[in-house]
Amino acid sequence: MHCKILGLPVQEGTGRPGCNMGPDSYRAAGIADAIRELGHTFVDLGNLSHGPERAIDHPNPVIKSLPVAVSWIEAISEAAYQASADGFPIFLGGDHLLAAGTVPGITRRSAENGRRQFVLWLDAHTDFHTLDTTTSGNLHGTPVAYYTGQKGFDGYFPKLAAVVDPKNVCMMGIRSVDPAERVAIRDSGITVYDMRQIDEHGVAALLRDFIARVRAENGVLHVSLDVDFLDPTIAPAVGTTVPGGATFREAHLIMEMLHDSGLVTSLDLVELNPFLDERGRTATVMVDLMASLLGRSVMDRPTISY
Ligand code: 6HN
Ligand code: MN
Ligand code: MN
Ligand code: MN
Repeated sequence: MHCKILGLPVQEGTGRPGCNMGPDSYRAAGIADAIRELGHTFVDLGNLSHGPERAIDHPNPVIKSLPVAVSWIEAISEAAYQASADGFPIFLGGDHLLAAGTVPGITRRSAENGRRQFVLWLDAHTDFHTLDTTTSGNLHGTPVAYYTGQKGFDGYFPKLAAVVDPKNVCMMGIRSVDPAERVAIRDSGITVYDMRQIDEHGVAALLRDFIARVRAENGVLHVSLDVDFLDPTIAPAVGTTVPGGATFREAHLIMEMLHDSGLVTSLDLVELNPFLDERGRTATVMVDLMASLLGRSVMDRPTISY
């Protein structure tokens, strides 16, 4: 595979600084060697910048940094569209607002190729606020509502070239949902596997079902991995830690099964805040998870297709 990393140093979607250092932290953690050791070719496309900001105002007074958020989304969606022309793009965040650019960009590409876009959203949070419902004003809480075409973004966020069908979105690891998100997601068609379902069934059974659906529809799969999907004891470097997250092995098993599926075509690594890390261990865990997705395995295995 030809892997391309693109740094997206977005931090304006959160309430605190630090995520802008994420891309370089992954580089320091050895992301390039981890990719090359698996036999893939590799290119580092550097870090993206956002374009000029336009004055833009929304009636919801709590919203933070809307002008820069919009200019980030414009720049990222174009860059993601370009990067998805060939190879396997790996988008290094940066906070989760970046998915309001990466997902629309790659979905535009998939639509041109006549392929259905699926998204696996690995997160403690659903990120399903609209501009009207957010109570924190942190726009990293909005990308899923935006890229699935929910109302409330028109005239503010860029017009979408292609929308992801909510039925093609699967969330895992969910354990913090705001009241308005809970109501909105109920009828959205999105599949939500919360931590209780992971406890009851295990990640393998849940993921197998989703992978089977992607395959049945000849889809392509984007994975968006938020650091806070993981339990804070193994991944402390994130501003929005929530106890009771995925374990080290649950997360690796997901990545290993995704690799075996052969369906994943792009990846976001988001929300790493290196300022909050402990001797780089969160960056290292994230790089190792990426390596499992790209084919690292403990032992050789008979070919099993999930
Ligand atoms: N993330 N629902 C909370 C909010 O502020 O809207 C948390 C959002 C977290 C964002 O996971 O990328
Ligand atoms: Mn700036
Ligand atoms: Mn998130
Ligand atoms: Mn989160």
